[in-house]
This record gives sequence, structure tokens and C-alpha cells, in this order.
Amino acid sequence: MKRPSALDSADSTSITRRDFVRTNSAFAVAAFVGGLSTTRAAEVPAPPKPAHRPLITPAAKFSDVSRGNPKPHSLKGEALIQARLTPESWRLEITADTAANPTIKEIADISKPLTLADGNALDLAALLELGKKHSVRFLKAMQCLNIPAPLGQGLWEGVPLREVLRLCGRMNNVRRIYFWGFHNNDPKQLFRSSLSYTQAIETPPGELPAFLAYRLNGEPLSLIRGGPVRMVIPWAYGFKSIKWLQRIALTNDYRANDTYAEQNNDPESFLKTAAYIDGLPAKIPAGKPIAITGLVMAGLSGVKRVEYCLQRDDSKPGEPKVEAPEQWNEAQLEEPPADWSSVLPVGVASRQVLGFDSNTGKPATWPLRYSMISWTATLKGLAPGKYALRARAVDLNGFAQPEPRASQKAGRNALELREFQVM
Ligand SMILES: Nc1nc2c(c(=O)[nH]1)N[C@H]1C(S)=C(S)[C@@H](COP(=O)(O)O)O[C@H]1N2
Ligand SMILES: [Mo]
Repeated sequence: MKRPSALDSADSTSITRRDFVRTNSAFAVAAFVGGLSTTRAAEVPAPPKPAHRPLITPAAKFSDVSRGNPKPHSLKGEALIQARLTPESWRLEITADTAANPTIKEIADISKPLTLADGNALDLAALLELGKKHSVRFLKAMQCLNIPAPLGQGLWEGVPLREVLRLCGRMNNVRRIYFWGFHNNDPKQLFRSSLSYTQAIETPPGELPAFLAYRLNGEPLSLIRGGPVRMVIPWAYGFKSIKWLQRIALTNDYRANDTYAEQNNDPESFLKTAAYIDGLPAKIPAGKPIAITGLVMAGLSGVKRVEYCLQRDDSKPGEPKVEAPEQWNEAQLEEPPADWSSVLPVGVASRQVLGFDSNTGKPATWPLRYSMISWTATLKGLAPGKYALRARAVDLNGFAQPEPRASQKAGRNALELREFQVM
């Protein structure tokens, strides 16, 4: 399959645009057909009840964005042990600068580096032990900065990065935290990311901390999702959430070293509030209500509402399109579930999840920060013809997508378009 140019370059991501379109269409068609199937032909059709996507994506159903040749998650047996990617063999090394250079005038140093050579690299048992006291859980969507659909959403569980860094004792001259994962021992395959010291250590109230995840949806983090341990940076696009984490390097270099920055992406971008439209059948029978569905990502500036715009477009290919006035209508947002125990993994109470009120177990904001929910709308009485459908999110500041960010490389913010024909 040909990889479209808009996707991550310089890597062999295992996802293609066609995969996404197919996934999305399958869902939308299911919702559409499911909604209509309850009406008998002779009856006036009741408006279809659009189905919401489940709030939690099964770990294996996430779309995958993994580099490497061979891909680390394809390793088996002894190769997997050698790569230190089994729960028993996994180790995390934490080191500091070794030499000064023109940028690093005074090197970062820590009183207790954790290294394989010294035999004190962190193992999974020690990380889980740390988790007994400091573990955090939250619901968060994973999204690639270069793929026009979120990859999935899960309940992530792990230990804040600051608690892991505390194991290294006293720190001096640390301005940035660099981290990377297993890369087949080939420096060319290195995929790395970074945070500022403050971002790693301090969390604003109501925000989610940078953390090392070892569970997803109540299960140990699978190899394909970056297990045994991956970094998860809640506010950022996927490229900061380094899979197969094995190395943290503390530095007095003030610069971001993110691999993604080399591909023209803003390495400090936050998830952008944005709406996505599920696929629609290309042809839709006239006289029946049409259920449209999609997702909205609650990014840095939150979600006030989702709007859609439907325009007739009967221009022939090559002809200029008729510019109709844009009229935006409000879509319906998915409500918070009344019963979270049916959504969360067995044994997890919503009170224990960050972003929820620890007394009432209700979400403190809706949608939860850096999570996504479904939106729906019903189109009725459409005359035969060609249509163009757009959707946009309006954030809590009242900015309608794509505002206020102009640059696509600072966040997914283009308005999605779906074209279909009523006949
Ligand atoms: N080690 C490593 N971590 C990685 C990547 C990678 O190629 N290698 N891809 C990143 C990118 S660009 C994205 S979008 C997310 C995707 O996470 P997922 O595959 O679990 O959906 O992982 C990130 N972490
Ligand atoms: Mo990505």
C-alpha cells in the first residue's frame, strides 16, 4: 500500500490513510444501518439513533504508529529478551550529561544514576512497587500529529515521571529531560522526545502529569502499545509518548531534541481541540433521516460545542463550486455515562481516576481533558443531490476550529469534509 505524503515521513509507520478511512467508514455505516434496521418499510422512519463509539478503545484496536526495522513489537523469544522488552528483562537507565560543549557549559549531574553497568537500572518490579504509593490513572486519547483521526482512547495507568526522577537523588543543572525507547541498537532508528524540567516535575491543578505507563485498560501494557513501559505525555501529540521506554537522559541543554521536530512539527504543541467526522456511505437513499457521527478531541482549550455545516454542491467535476453561505448547526455531544463502572475496567472506580471528583466520582470537566467523546446529528428531509458536510469544534474561549492555530504542524486543526450523494 502506498503511504500518503502527509503522514509521518522518514519512518515506516504501519498505518495508512486508507486504513483509517476504512475503519471510520465501517463504524459509521454500522451506526447508520443499525439505526434504520428497527423501522419497517411501511412506517414513517423514526430518526435513527446514532451509536456512540465506546469511550474506551480495546488496546489491540488502537491504530499503530511504530517505527523500526524490524518493528520492536515483532521481536520474539530470545530476541525479545535481548532487547529487554519482556517484563523480566525490561530495564530503564537514567543518566546525566557526561561532557560540556558550547551549549552545555555546566553539565547536568545527579547523585545516583541508574545504569546497567552499575547493576542498578530500574526494573519493572521496582517501578510497580513505586506505583503502589504513587500510581495515577486517567482516560486519555492518543493522537498522531500527522494522521487525521485519533488513534484510540484508553485508561492509562503508571507512575508520574517526577517520582521516577526522584530515585536519582540530588540533581544539578538539569534543564531538559530527553528520553527514548528500544531501537534495534541502530542509532539511525532512534525515535526520541523531550520535556523541560518543569514540565516533568510540576503539574498545574487539574492537569495530568507526564508519566511512565505500564497498564492500559486494566491490563499490562501490551508490546504493540509500547510495553512493558512507555512514556505518556497527556497534553501532547503521540510523538512524545515514547514506546518501549528504556532510557532517560538528564541534560543542561535547553533545546528540544525531538525526532518529530526534524520533520517540521512543533515539538511543544499541545493537543488541539478539533472535531472529526466518521466516514459516510457515498450514496444515501432519499427520504430517510441520516445519522452523522464523529469524535471531538478536548485539547488545550477545551470543548464548548461541535457544529456542522451542510452545503448542496451540484457542481460537475472541474466546474467552480457554488459558494453557498455557511450555516453552522449545533451537534449533540455525548453525555457523561451515568454508570462509570460499566465503562471502566473491572476494579477501577471513577473516584480513583484523575480528572474525576474524588468524592462524587463524577468527571470534573466534560469532556475530560485530553480525551475524546462522540458527537451526533440527524439530517432530515434532504432532497436528492450532492452534499458537502463539514464539522468544527468551538473551544471554551469561543474560537471555532481551525482557530486560533494557523499551522497544521502545530496540531491537527483542518476542517474535515465528507461528500455524499442523496439519491
Ligand atoms: N519508540 C517509539 N515510540 C513511539 C513511536 C515510534 O515510532 N517509536 N511513534 C510515536 C508516534 S509518532 C505516535 S503517534 C504514537 C502512537 O502510539 P500507538 O502506536 O500506541 O497508537 O507513538 C509514539 N511513540
Ligand atoms: Mo505520530
